[in-house]
Amino acid sequence: MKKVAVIMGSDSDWPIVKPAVETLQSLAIPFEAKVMSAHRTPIAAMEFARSARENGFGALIAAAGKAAHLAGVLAGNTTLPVIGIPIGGNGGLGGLDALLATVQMPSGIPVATVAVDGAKNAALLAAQILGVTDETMAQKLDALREEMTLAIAEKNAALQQKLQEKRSGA
Ligand code: RP5
Repeated sequence: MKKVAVIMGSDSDWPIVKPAVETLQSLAIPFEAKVMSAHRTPIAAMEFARSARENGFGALIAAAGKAAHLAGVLAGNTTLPVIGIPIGGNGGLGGLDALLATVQMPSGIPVATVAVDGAKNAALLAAQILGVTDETMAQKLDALREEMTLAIAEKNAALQQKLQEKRSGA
């Protein structure tokens, strides 16, 4: 199976990025996680992206806050899919700065941007990308959706019960 790269602009991003790694682990997706910055280590970021395909990666996740150019820099140096996580809680402007810097890519160089701090969805999207060609992964994702549907049905049933008890004055 192809690997997923999880690149973060700073080690201070790790608490937000951790759910992405945990989600990849729960799906048994091979991954590498690294700190690498578009501004502080621009050459390393470029070289990583340029060699990612030959190094066995199928998708890159890039998390950064503030002037969040990491996903864009990676995307400019590979045609592998790049998923951007704008980081919100790092002394920036609540994540709006990072969101705009990540999502507003120029035509020709797409970055699939998830919600501010949306690490879990970034990993799920990477899994879905791998699932295009990997039937086992597609089945795991179907099973997850099924679990989610059941969990919502249970929550709805519990809510209906509470409302019923309130109506009947219990
Ligand atoms: C960004 O600047 C990083 O991704 C991080 O979200 C933010 C702050 O980095 P540190 O100053 O905490 O290293 O590049």
